[in-house]
Amino acid sequence: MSSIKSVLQETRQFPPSPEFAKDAHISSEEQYQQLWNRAKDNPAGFWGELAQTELEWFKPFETAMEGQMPDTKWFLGGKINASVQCLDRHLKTWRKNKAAIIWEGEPGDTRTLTYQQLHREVCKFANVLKKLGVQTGDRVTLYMPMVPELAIAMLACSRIGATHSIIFGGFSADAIADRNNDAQAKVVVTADGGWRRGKEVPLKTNVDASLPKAPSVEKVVVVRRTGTPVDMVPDRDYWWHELMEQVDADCEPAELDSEHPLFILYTSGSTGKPKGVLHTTAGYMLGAQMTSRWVFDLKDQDTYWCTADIGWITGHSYIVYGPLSNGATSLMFEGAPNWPDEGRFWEIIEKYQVNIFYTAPTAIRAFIKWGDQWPQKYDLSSLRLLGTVGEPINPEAWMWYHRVIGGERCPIVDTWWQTETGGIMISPLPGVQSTKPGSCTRPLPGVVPAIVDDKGNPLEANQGGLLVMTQPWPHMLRTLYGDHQRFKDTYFGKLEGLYFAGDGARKDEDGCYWVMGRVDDVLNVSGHRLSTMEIESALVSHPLVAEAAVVGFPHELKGEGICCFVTPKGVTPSDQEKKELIAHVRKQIGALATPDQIRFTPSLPKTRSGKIMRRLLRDIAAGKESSGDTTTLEDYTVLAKLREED
Ligand code: 6R9
Repeated sequence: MSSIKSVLQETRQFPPSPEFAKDAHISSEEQYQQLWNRAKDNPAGFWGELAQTELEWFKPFETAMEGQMPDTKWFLGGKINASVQCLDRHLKTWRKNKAAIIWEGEPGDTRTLTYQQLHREVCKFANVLKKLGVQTGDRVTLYMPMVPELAIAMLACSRIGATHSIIFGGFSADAIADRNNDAQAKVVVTADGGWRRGKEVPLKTNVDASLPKAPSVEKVVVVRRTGTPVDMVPDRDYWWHELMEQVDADCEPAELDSEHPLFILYTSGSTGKPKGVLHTTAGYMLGAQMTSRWVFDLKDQDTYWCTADIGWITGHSYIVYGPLSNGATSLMFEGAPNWPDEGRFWEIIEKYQVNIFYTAPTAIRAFIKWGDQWPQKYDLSSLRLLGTVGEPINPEAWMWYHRVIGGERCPIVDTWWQTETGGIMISPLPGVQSTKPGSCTRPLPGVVPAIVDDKGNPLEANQGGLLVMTQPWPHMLRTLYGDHQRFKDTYFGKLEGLYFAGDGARKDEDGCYWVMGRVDDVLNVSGHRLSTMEIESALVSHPLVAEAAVVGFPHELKGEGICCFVTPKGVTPSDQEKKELIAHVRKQIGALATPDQIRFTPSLPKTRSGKIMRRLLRDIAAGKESSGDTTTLEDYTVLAKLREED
């Protein structure tokens, strides 16, 4: 394991401007060091103090932290409610009539909900849920488009202590049934449909198809979004707007234990069965709130936009719970970046004067492919901070983001974290840290990572190894729903006493982390371990290349060969240009990284959350028919096309 090689050569550094640092929540290296050291030496003291001052309690907790990983409990004895943390607290302040959510639908319709208005809707829907028989501890599935009702439903669940399980709108009926069965969900909230690039996603129809296979579901609530007629089964299906007329707007929040389950979010594991990551109330809320403030430097005057879908953890923590607990204005957008044209995101930034923008590297690579003319048409001067999440960002994509979107003025926070970690773990603090293209830099206060070999021994600076956490943190997952043994095996079974994230990384001499990707994406070529991401970075730094995905395939001599799937910027390159690309990679990294195959493709197969489906590409590279689960494929035609070219 100690031979995981990191060959990315990147030395550029961008310090924060003095003006940015001056006003930032954490604004100096000394302050960061002090917080970080305090949290490392005394996690219970550090987090306990924050929980006391930053969370609103019905009843104060007795102990801040109890037990070691994997079974650490936080803030035991306390009584709390997440919806109070996001809403009621602000109603006592001038923020009562501040915009909590500014929403834009794909067709261009808009809605703004102030904290007061959002509170009212949440209380009403909480009463609706109660009326449908939902009790504290029940599970409620939300399978919805990106409309305000989704945030309302989440907060309504949390108000009465029901555990929400959000299923991303791109999942199929079978996937819904699996998740409903696993969670034994009692109610499903959905919509007639949602808009996606001008087409309608038939959400209700998918729910209907899932129900015969998911007998735990008793009631279905349907938001009218697209207006398309749907089947409504009497005594099972109800319209949201009709139910909302029958309830009042007062709903006392449930006084819940700190460790009360707030939500389940399913994520794919290495085996077929999805994992129901469970987060609990107080610890998760503290993490979402503090990390939002530290990393995005949220200020009251900011308009903040995270482009994720709420169906993923990024949307849970950084569209809803984190920004709202801080009293921020969170923009929510239903549509795609290239509908009706490739300027949509930039138009929204100009229209709402967005100050903080958080998106994914895969989106940035698409922007690069579409061309600078799109962002250049709009005024992006309101932006003051940019963020990325979801995968390692190639230094060249980082530089483009910095230059074309950030106007060389905005710090970029490259945030490393996972569904399981609940909130951001490793990221620049924008007022403190010199950023480095491709590095998520240093751990936040309260996060103590390490790079270890496969026996758990710490490695030296710049040696690639496994990324682990050595100390518990309040917002970590508590279990995999219904399978505590699998939780222990997956995250703590490999290395005694350490949380194993599944990623490979190295730490440089400044203490900055460079995540190389999932360890299963690390190639072993003639005994050399290489990160696929580094080869991808080399490819993407060539002017012909828009996007690249690199996978290994069985190779007679080398053990593993390198296969590169490349999306060119223009027309398919010639054989000569193909050779040039191979030479370019050799030049950038070295002969050990010479690609064995380059395959051009108009686009890459991705999950609906935008992650490249490397497992599928590995099967294609190996000439195998894929046997795995493809329910999350964004575009089946891409896969079909790649297979044809085999
Ligand atoms: C938040 C989220 C988690 C996996 C994680 C890692 C990759 C996320 C990253 C990153 C490099 C970053 N990842 N952020 N890799 N740099 N800034 O994406 O959660 O969907 O659970 O994915 O994503 O491989 O292990 P999730």
